[in-house]
This record gives sequence, structure tokens and C-alpha cells, in this order.
Amino acid sequence: MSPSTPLLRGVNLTEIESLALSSQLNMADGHARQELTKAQRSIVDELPDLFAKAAAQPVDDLEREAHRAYLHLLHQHSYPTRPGGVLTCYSSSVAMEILARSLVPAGGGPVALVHPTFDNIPDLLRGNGLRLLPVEEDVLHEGSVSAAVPEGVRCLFITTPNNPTGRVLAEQRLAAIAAECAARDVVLALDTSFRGFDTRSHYDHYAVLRDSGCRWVVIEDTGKLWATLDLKVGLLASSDHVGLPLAKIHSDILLGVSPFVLVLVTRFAEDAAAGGLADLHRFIADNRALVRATLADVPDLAFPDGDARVSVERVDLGERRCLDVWTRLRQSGIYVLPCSQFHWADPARGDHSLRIALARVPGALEAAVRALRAVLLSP
Ligand code: EGV
Repeated sequence: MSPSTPLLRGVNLTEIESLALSSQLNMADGHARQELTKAQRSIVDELPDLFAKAAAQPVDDLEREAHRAYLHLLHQHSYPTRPGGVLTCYSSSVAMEILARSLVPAGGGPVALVHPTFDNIPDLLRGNGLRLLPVEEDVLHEGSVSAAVPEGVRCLFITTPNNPTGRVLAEQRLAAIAAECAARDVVLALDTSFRGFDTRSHYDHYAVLRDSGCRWVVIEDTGKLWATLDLKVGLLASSDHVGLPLAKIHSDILLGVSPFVLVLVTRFAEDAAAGGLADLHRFIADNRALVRATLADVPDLAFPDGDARVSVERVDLGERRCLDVWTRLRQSGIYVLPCSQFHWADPARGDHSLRIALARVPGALEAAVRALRAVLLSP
């Protein structure tokens, strides 16, 4: 065992990400840290006007505009427009906490959760006393639908596209899973925080969910796409008769998000719809290609998510242990994310992979990945 191992035992991914926050070569967290585009820069130049607009307009209108601009951008045309159908939160993790708390009094069995996924999802569920049952990605996406919805669960929670694998739940599969959830009265919950990056997740999920008749919740996140210095919102959308006290718990936590942030989200979403989103997809694809090309000649290395389009890339290290590689990189002030904690039910399965953030300035990404290459090539 390497001397570094105890250092990260019992430490969550966000704690590891926070070690990297002041580093020049922070390839750890999944937040957007690339440069603004010219069009985005001009929105920032207008901030005093946007502030005045936010102060002048009714917040209900601003909230409706932000939901509409963001969800239409991603082709989610059938999102609920009834009052309280989409609750606006400071972040998707706040939405997640509200969902987790709301599930507690619902009674019944454990929550089934995709495995692997970002560890704050299982941590927030467990932190509210809920028992978890892992559902492997392959079981979720292929084979019998009844296996994807384990017997006796109160909720099935799916991250799609998944973090860190980028795997996307196909429309037909979502329809089949939602039908199963409807038949067995299981709440179907989706976290679609990374959907902005992948057009394969731009089919209208809300139409599929509505038509299934199941009880459902969807968590959306504007925070992964644009480098707005964490000015963002999380959205908590739910079906008509979801039977969970979401609005009540939301009101326990907040009155509302800043109207200034709502206006900013609206403007960035409008710019994305006018071509910025396609540019962003090319930018991430280029950064992914840069990572793969830089590491191409390293033996015993693989990119397990060949098809991924999300703003993170996993690297399979072969025999090498991620904590050893992470520790050596850290000595040079370079940060990536070890993958053990993504495997929340079986951390050892992540011990040989790393996650590299792609929403970064290409020059910095290249410097970090060159350093990673040097570490991997030296014994
Ligand atoms: C990622 C930060 C929280 C999260 C990072 C993330 N963690 N909220 N505890 O935003 O993939 O790096 O999602």
C-alpha cells in the first residue's frame, strides 16, 4: 500500500476537488473553467444593465424566463409549467438534498441508485438515513427492465448522462423503465446535470415521463456549461402527483434564488441557443481529443468511455493505482480526480482510474496531461 493511501480514506470527491481550487493546474472538479467566448464576454459587459433589469422585473417572470430559456435550449419542451412544477435552487446539490429529505417519510424500501456515480448523491441520500441499493450501469441500460428496477425500492435514481462515465439513458429505455416504475409505484428520479454536453440526452424526457404515468423527479443544473464563476441554478422538477413534500422542504431552505442569477442564466441560455452550445460541444470534443492524443503512446492505458461527450474524461490506468498517480501529480501542483469514490458501493473498483476535467483552458489542460504522461511513463 502506498503511503498516500490513508490520506484519502474517508475523504469525499468534493474535498479532493477543494484541494485543487487554488492550483493553476486544476483538472479536478467538473465545474466550467474555460475562457468566456466573445459573445459571453459581451453579456458580462452588460452586467450593470442586467442587474437593473433583475431589480425592476417581477421575480416570477424572471424565473419563468430562466426555466424556459434553459429547458428549451436542451429540447425539454414538455417540462411542467404549473406553479411549483419546477423549483429553483441555488445548485443541483441543494435540489438533491431536498429530494433526499422528501423521500424519508415516504416509507418503504431502499433507494436504488446507479453505480458508479458522483459520491455526493449517495452521501446526501445516506445522510438522510436512506438505505441504498446499487444498480450497475449495464443492468440499467441493457437486459431486463425488471432487473433495472429492483424489487421493493421506493425510488430509482439515475444520473444521465452519468458522471463520470458519460453514459446516456436512451429514450426507449427511459420509456421502459418509467413504465415499470409506474406499474410498481416507484418514484423515478433523474439527475441530468451534464445533459447540456450531449445531444443524445436532448430528447424530451418530460414528454416520456408524463406519458408513462409514473411519479417522477428531475434535477437539472445550469452550472456545468458556462464559466459564470458559479453563478448558476439547480432546478427540481416533478410530476403532478409526485406525493413528496418537495415544495415544503424547498421553502424550509430558501425563499428564492437571486433574480440577478436568473437573468444571467437566461442570457447565457439564449446565447447558447444562438450557436454557443454547438461551439461548446466542439470545444469539449477538441479537449477530449487533446487528452487522448497526448496519452496515446502510454502503455497499459485506456479510455473506457469511448463514446462520452460530457466535460470529464476517465482514464483507465491499467495496473497503476490512482492514488499513487494522484499523489505524484500533486507534488507538481497538478490535480485530477481519483475514481475510487465514484464507486460508492465498492470503491476498489475505481482504484485504477482517474477523471480529468475538460472544461478548461486548452493550454493548461495540455500542460497537466503532459505531466500526467511523464508520471505514467516513469517507473
Ligand atoms: C463534479 C461539487 C458538491 C460538484 C462537483 C461535480 N460537489 N456539490 N458537493 O459540483 O463532477 O466535479 O459535480
